[in-house]
Amino acid sequence: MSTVDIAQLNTRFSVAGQVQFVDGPGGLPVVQITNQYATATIALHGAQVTTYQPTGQEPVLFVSKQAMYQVGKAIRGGIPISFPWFAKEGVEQDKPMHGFARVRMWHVVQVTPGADTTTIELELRYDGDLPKLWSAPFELNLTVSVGRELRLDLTARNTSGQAVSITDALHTYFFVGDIAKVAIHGLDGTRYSDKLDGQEKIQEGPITIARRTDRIYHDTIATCVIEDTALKRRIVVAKEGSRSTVVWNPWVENARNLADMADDEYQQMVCVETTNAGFDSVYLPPGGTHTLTTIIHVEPLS
Ligand code: TA6
Repeated sequence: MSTVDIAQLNTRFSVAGQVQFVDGPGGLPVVQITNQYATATIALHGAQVTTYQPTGQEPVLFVSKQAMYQVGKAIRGGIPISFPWFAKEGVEQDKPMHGFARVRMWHVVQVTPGADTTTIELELRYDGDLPKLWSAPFELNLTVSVGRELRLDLTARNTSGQAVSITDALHTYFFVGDIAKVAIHGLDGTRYSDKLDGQEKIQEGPITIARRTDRIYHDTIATCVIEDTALKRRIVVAKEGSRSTVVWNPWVENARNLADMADDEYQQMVCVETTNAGFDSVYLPPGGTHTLTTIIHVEPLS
């Protein structure tokens, strides 16, 4: 059972037929959003969108059947938030992977129902042990808009007296019918760091996945399109405030080392992550703000 009072959340923020708070897996509080165009679920733990399903469509996001829902652990799937660092960039190796935002409880700021779009704003408070992990105070807000498209806006404000550099990600896990029948368009000709061999390379044509893949595409603002011939659909991933795109699939060799992912689940997922990673860090002067945005929608593969 979480320490969050579900009844109080519903009293303050629920909207009949559109927004309700429940105890989710592992007793973690989640908000369930339903409107005429889609449903979505967001865990307050990590402000992590775990499901997004347009009406009449297959789920758009992947969540592992073995995902763990516990305080301090990231949920394997959906859209984890990497903040204020991506992977372990620029921090000591004993710091948590992908920062701390995805393993902290967020608070609800406001809910805005609507006929076409339902929006919820969440905040991560700079308290508890965070100052020990990151000495520069900040404000961090996530706005999630659910409708014909799914839009996430992650806004960081540097409220410290000194400039800081951050790297960040909306680390989206997409559900696909068969990874062998997927092509990712939009990054042709783009330079990338291949994390498997440490080499810098140039993407030639669409990305296809036939083995473990872990790449940071640099200096790109491109919209990516995941073409899934098994599910006969395209997932369009647009972005703002992002200079890098990460493409990751653990393949079986890495999946078997992940306790929160079944060995064969690599076949039904691919991460196309809206990020600022590697060379593309974000400089925040005192009082400065930055917003990282991903906008996702699905089209039929005509
Ligand atoms: O975004 C790709 C990546 O950095 C991979 O190297 C892999 O570590 C993945 O993130 C998942 O990281 P996690 O800490 O969630 O297991």
